[in-house]
Amino acid sequence: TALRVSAVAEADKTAAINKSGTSSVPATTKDIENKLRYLFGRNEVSTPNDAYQGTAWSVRERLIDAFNKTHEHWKKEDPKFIYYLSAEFLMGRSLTNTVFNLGLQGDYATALKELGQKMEQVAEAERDAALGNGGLGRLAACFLDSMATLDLPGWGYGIRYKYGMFKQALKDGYQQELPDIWLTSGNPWEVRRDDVRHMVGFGGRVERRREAGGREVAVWTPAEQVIAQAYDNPIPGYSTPTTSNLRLWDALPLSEFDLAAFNAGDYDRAMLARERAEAISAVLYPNDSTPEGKELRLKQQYFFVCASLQDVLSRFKATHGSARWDLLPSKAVFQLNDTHPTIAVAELMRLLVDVEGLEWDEAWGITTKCLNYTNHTVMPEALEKWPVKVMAKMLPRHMEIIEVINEGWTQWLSAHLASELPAPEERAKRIAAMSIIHENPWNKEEMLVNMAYLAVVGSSAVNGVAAIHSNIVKDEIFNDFYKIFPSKFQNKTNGVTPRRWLAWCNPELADLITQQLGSDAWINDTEQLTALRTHASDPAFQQRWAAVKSAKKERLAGLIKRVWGEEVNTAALFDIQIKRIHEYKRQYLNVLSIIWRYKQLKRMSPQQRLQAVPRVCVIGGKAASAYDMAKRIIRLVTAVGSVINADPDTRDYLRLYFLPDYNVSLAETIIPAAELSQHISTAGTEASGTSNMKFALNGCLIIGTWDGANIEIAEETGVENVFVFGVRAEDINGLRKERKNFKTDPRWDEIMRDIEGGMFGDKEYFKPLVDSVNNMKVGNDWFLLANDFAAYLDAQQQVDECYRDQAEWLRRSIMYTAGSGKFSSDRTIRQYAEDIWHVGPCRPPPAAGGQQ
Ligand code: T68
Repeated sequence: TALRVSAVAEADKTAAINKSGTSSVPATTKDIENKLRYLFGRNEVSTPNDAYQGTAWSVRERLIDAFNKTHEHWKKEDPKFIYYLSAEFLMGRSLTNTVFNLGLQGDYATALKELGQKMEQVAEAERDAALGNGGLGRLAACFLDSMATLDLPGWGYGIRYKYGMFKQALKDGYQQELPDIWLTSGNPWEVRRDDVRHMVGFGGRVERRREAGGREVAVWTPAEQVIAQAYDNPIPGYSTPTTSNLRLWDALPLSEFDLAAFNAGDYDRAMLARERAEAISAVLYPNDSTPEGKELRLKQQYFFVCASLQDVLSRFKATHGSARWDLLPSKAVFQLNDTHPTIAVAELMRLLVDVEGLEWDEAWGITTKCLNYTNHTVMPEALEKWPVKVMAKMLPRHMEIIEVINEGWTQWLSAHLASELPAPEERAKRIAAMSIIHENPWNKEEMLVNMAYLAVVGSSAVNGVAAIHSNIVKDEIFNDFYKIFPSKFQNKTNGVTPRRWLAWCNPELADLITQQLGSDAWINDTEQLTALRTHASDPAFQQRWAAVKSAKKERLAGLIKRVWGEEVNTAALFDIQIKRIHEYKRQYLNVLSIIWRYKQLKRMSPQQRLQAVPRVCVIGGKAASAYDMAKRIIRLVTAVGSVINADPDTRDYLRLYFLPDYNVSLAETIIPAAELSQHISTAGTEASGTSNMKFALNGCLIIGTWDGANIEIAEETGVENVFVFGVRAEDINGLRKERKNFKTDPRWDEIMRDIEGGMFGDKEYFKPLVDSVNNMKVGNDWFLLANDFAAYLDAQQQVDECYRDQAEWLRRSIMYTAGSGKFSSDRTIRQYAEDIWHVGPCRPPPAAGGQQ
């Protein structure tokens, strides 16, 4: 099964000699041309985009063959299935990943060469599928790759947004949002399933009817119905015939349009139902970490959950009939990716009780066995709560069901707490604090449904995404629940797929590792990377390691040149911070330290400057459209950049660039080139972080706080190899209380005066930024930038010292890759499969004549 790791030159040699010894390249070339000819009416492959379309539609057929074989096998074997429910899947591009995962790179690289094209450029013609905001959505995508690679029967279920994450442009240094029109030239990676459609209802009323046997049933008559149309996106595993599926739902109107209204001349009304239906799957909400309290958002959530559950249940019935619902937990397990799909608790109850006629208690037993919930954030304002009024109007039957669940739950609690809290008032207080439905603390008139509590009560397992985060989940946010159900709570430290995030995005480094380890088996078993530790100090190996990094830095420098028109010194330290812009992630703190560095350089004599370590700083990330402070931070980055980059005294030593439209593909270019990456959230706020793992895998050193997965990365890499600074999570509350007495560093005060005084222009616009971290008496600087500032500057000093000693820097760089074995999503998925899902592999037989 040893598949080759990229390198076009390598691929050329072995190109496409199939098992019978004949080359399949001519057939592949022909196929690419034919696809272009008959699908697009073009006779010649003349641009990378032509080549992309021809190649993608050609690869698609191989993918669908693998997909069909896998699903035939799974249908026959009927194994227990994992359903990963997620409002977001941040897939990025598919061509390279598909070609490499299927082991077809030899064929296609050579065929494209014959057509006068380069695989790498052709791949760049593809638009990212950006159906997600950030970490949570990308995690879901990595999980699909790992599930398929591990032969685990499992599907993702989500929404086929017509417009994904907005495109970010800069206008005079300010963020501008443009729609992400990703589907216009078609999508070769999906298959519309005209035979898979489900009805989804909203609003209306609920009536009671008595059935023949005397049983009372609830009958929900929705006011509005839409069709959920399935699109399947095959997910190829690596080095296995398994190709699984991401099923995404598109919302369609029940009827094409209202002909009667049209005939009566009311064109607007004729189109209304269509518009209302299509709106549901039209746009991804661009917020990460804050819930969007809009009705349409709840509609999206229910839409995809309802369609997905009906889909699973109808397949279950087709195989097991409708009398054996007790078997459902042994055949299906659902993972709720954050609270966004939590309405599944009520929907599964509705389907089992109202539609299938089960008794409430039996249905509840099945529901709680089938569902599990992953939490991704500790920030209280980020936990989703829906007003009862909104829920009751849009989902009247679900609101009733949630009320009944909550009644049962609070009654059970009351009995359970009787001995621990004998005083009725005490007990009532605790029950109120754990109630799924509770008052809005800011508006006593309003009642809310706490979706996280619904998920905790309705699930078998609840997990956090890094060790420290899972502890906060247990000890703080769900502590009352943890005390009652300690075994429900687990940790599953995140991981990333080593295919996309090392092997395919950094083939040069992958080849070097493969040569050093003597095999490419590490791609499926990243623990083997630890063997690199013994070579970390070997000067010859270090030189080859450094050469790869240099090549990647050149590539990034080329990108900076294209965006900003400026050359950068590729011998400088490449210092990167890429992630969503958020106050808790503290890009602002990074900028402040860059300003300090600039001021120091300015004060030096030209001779002194010669001793300085040159740096190229890159910051990238999108701000949610309504997140004003985050947008100001972006403007500060661009404003500081334009001052620094234009200063002839310092421009050889320091640069700052904001790279617009950060997305998966940009990450694939930036991460391999990074030497230092910044993960500097206030301790206790970043649940895990996953880019930290990608950087580490690519031999990039980390400057970071004791937060999220940074901690585990430091443990694996050696804490002494990481630039750790700042306050610890357990001290945060105390420090917040002590704000009044906190004395800021004089360097901090100086920089604040500079920004306020207009050193970077836009004084008025930056004022709220300055204020947000000063005036601590009124509780500002919530994320404690001022507290960590001095320690951060010290840590940056250590970075410079270390970079001066290139042998030490390279040793550390190798130690990061060597220590990344734990952070493969294969490990994470194995743990979910064993501890939560109880699902085992089910591998289809190898394709006849295929490589696998
Ligand atoms: C991220 N969360 C965590 N949320 O911030 C990050 N939120 O620490 C963690 O590594 C990652 O999840 C994976 O576990 C998010 O990315 C969102 O994107 C989001 C989207 C909609 C609503 C709320």
